[in-house]
Amino acid sequence: IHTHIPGFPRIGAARELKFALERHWRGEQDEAALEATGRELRARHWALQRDAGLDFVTVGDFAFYDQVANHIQLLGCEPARYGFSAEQSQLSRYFTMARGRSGDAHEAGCGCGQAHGETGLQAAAALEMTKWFDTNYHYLVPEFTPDTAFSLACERLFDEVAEAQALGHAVKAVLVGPLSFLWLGKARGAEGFDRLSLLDKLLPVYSQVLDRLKAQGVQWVQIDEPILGLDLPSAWRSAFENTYWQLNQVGVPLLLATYFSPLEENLSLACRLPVAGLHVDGVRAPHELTSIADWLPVHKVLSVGIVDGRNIWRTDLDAALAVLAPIMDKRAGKLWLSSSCSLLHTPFTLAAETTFDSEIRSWLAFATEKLDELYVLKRALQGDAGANLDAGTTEALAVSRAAIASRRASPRVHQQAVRERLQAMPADADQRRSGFTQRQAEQRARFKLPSFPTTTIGSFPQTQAIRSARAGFKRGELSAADYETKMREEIAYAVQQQESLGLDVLVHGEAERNDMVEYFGEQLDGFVFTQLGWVQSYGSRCVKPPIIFGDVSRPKAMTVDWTVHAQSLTGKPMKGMLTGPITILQWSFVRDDQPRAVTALQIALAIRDEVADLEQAGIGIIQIDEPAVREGLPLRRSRWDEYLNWATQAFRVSASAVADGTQIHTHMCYAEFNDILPQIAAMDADVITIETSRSDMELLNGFGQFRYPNEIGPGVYDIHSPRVPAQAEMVRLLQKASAVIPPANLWVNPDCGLKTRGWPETETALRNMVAAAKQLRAIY
Ligand code: THG
Ligand code: ZN
Repeated sequence: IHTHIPGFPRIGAARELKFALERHWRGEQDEAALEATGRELRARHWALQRDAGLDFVTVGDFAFYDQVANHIQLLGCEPARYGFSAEQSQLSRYFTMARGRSGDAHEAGCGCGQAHGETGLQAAAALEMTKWFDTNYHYLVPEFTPDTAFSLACERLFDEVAEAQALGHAVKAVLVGPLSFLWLGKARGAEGFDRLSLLDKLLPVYSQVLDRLKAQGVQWVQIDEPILGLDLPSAWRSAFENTYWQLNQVGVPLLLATYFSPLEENLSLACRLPVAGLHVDGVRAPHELTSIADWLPVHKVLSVGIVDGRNIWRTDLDAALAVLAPIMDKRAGKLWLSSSCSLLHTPFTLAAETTFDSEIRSWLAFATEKLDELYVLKRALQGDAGANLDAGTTEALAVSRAAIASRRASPRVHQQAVRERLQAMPADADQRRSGFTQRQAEQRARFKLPSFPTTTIGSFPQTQAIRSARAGFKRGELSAADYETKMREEIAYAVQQQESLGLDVLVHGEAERNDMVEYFGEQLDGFVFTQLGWVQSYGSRCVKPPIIFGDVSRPKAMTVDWTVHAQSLTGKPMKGMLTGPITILQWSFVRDDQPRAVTALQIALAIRDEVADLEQAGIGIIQIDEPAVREGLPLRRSRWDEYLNWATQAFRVSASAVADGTQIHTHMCYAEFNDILPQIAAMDADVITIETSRSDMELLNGFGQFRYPNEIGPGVYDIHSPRVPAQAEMVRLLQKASAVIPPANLWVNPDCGLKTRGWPETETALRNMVAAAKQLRAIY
């Protein structure tokens, strides 16, 4: 039995990589210093892997920005539009692709996590970013044209292999496979161009890469083809056989790795590909393990990803051994143990956490602890089903068993009241009292808003003053009372700005909030927070996902005081701002001891209470943000309906406790909506604001064709760029929108929250936006 992992977090235990990158980008540290940090981190992470008893260290999972972007340079396909010259260093070209070149490019860090960088207008806009399968990690999207050529163009991977070997490690190198690489990229320029047609040009370069790795004497090459877990067009499926036949000619042992999703109709294909081994995700697809163990030819290695790489729970080792023992019998000598996928998606180590009590801590395993679990599993399997276990393994199994039992039985996990409430939830708890038409009439009579009403998405600039007040408060340097006074002043400032700009529906600006999920999680029961549980989101940016460990409930109102304060400062309607249940679920580590749908409904009931309290306090318009609905979609289409049913139900449960005259808004960031429009309509929000300006309102066509019944605020300017849009530009976009959506149903707002912008540009942009709305009112 061998143990290995598909990949390890690279950001560093103390986010060393993040800080080194940002110093480099600010010009405070040169390339050599950055490279030194990279080397140090790799050495440290390999040592951890070896010390945990893994049989190989994984090389090639490190990246200064993103592992897919590394392949763009390895395979020599930097997009021609950058016009790179040979004298530019490889690393500077890499960061240009990642971050764009001019000051005008989109910025990272707006919080919506979407395709920053793509203006489509600038020669040096950054590569688009998009989510890596169904994770919260974003990769840089390779761009392909019919002219894209490939060549072995970067030594970085081979240097890293040599580095690991010099440190005395046995090496398994890792590559993104050629079919996944092409699939994950996008065709640019030529209409109807099929990127699969590039495969024949690409394969010889992969063969060269493998040749080099073989010459270096790596033990194995793990080649990731996670697209085998997707619904693939038949041309893509049938390309696998020939591709791997060619790559296998090189003669270096290939471990084909799949993860995140069951193989289903690709199962027999994956088993028969001419490679030396297959890695499968035993956490997401445990039901396929038996057939894989049967189908996979006996001379091949089967790597079972039995430790969850997507979550932070300690593995139930007894359950894992029960799964593994029969497979072990079938695959004598050819069974490997692994995490289900790269540990990139988990925080670095529990050792850094000092605030958990020992009970909750005992339930968890972060990346480093997962390495140890693999070792225990290996020893336990080798120890003849208990007959010859060494004392350490026996002890480790006992500790694990006790932790699993403690979590299962803990009164902190199970709240009878929450269970009962969910069980007693009336069947119509997810229905508003009346249909949209009736509600719309009442809301119009109540708010008397002009046509083309103006609003914003919720946040206003998080200035340095706001950030340092929050930091001071967290460090205990600013008293709670002083902090509250400061935040109330910031709210008053935002309200006054909106008043003088002439916006119709105001927001309080969210000065008091950090991350939109963290803020609510901190106030809900059933959540715990790490201190250093950072997970890379993109580039140097990380998130610290809350851990949902128990039944969720809301001990007290979370936003009412701030919102009521803001409302007291204006005669205009003040919109309450909440994060929706799906987004809270999606951006947290979720319990694995009950269906996600149940957790979603528990969160929905907590948000429902907040909505009711806001209404009770006189707030007539309430926005429940759901930017993560689209990314929560299962990777397999056959499972979409089930997800969308409970997800939209959870949203409606959170939104439906109110009177017809209370107006519910929702907001979603840039995404492909067209294939889920019926379900978005089924959320039944009175108003939805969406990101549309970057697609020049094209995104709205789907809503128009579908005859989306409720009101819509298509974003009229892109908040990811500091560029201030002119009034005429926004008028044009609104006219375009009016041709598709009944003008009486249109709202006027920016694309997304304004927290990453500065006040001066925000003021000018909003002034132009309000003027544009007035111009539209005169036309329609
Ligand atoms: N919150 C959470 N998850 C998310 C987003 C979010 N996932 C998708 C998307 N938005 C990701 N976008 C970002 C944008 C900015 C940052 C992280 C993810 C960011 N992080 C700070 C950093 O790394 O320096 C840390 C912030 C902090 O100190 O809390 O800027 O909005 N949950
Ligand atoms: Zn947004």
